[in-house]
Amino acid sequence: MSEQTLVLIKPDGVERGLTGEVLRRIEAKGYRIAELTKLTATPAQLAEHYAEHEGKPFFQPLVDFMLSGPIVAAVVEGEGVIAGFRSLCGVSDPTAAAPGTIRGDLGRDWGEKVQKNLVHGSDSPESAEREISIWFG
Ligand code: IDP
Ligand code: MG
Repeated sequence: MSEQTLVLIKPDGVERGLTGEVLRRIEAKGYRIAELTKLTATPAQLAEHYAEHEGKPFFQPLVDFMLSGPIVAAVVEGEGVIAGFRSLCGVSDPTAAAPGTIRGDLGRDWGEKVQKNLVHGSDSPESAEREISIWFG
């Protein structure tokens, strides 16, 4: 089986009608969408998903943001997809994210305590395995 990563389209992406655009970029790159679902996250899922950020000043704003509306979760697969999707995303800060990336082309700073940056992608094989089990059991 080729590599898999966990992608989330965050509430800002869904609310702004960018689900199709994000999925289009994933498919246009050549990756395969193996699983896809729209859901409302629970506090327990988010505590687990963002455990590494607990205690940071943006942690509670991040959790509140992720609870603010529906999200889309996907398992995306292909050789090198973990690094490849991070590259498609661009860096976390949408102001700094390069044009051509999802965050660089479609995101901006809205002056809030959390950066609303449209998407999440796993950062390592260990994170991918852990995160896929959070969102897809
Ligand atoms: P990543 O999503 O690019 O992997 P992480 O460092 O894992 O970035 O942070 C998780 C999420 O928390 C980011 O995507 C962003 O929404 C938010 N975030 C990260 N750092 C900051 C910050 O310094 N201020 C506000 N929000 C942040
Ligand atoms: Mg991260």
